[in-house]
Amino acid sequence: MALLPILRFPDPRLRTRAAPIPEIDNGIRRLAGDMAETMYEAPGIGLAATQVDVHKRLIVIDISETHDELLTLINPEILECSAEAQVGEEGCLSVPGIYDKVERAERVSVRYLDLDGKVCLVQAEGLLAVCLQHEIDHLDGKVFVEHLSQLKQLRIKAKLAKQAKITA
Ligand code: K1U
Ligand code: ZN
Repeated sequence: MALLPILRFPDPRLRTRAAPIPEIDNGIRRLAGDMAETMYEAPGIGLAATQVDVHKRLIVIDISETHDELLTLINPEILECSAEAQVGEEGCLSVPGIYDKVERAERVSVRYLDLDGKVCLVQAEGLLAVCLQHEIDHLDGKVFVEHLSQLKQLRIKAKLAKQAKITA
């Protein structure tokens, strides 16, 4: 297993739309394991392959406090979104230190393949639903700050540029 470097907003590679995975081979299994290790170490509750500069449709999620409810989703697709919305505070490992409120669907149904290639369905609400929408956005090249106003996005970019200068 290996820890993978995470791209930071506004890196243009975060805007890449990820391609479907046609076959689940050992390379995909290794990537999924490395992504899980990277997510737990960060720490975070989700990670999309896009964030580690691999443009394939693969995400890992574990919202448990005990780190024993890992979900690995290959080619996830949102089948249904509830009309009811929720507004929750989001963070992102690609936008360190920035948290803000985003409106999302309260419930989603997501179809995906697991690591054995089995078709699975997850019906999620609350934080899991938020996390699924956030990670699938990454696969579509969208970072959560793009749900915020232009002014907020400019302020976030300025703050991150300042942080990068300090740590350089
Ligand atoms: O996609 C990512 O960058 C991961 C992100 C997922 C996420 C968080 C909150 C709402 C929606 C999606 C994170 O994990 S940010 C870190 C975080 O939220 C967290 C870290 C440790 C413990 C609990 C939460
Ligand atoms: Zn994120």
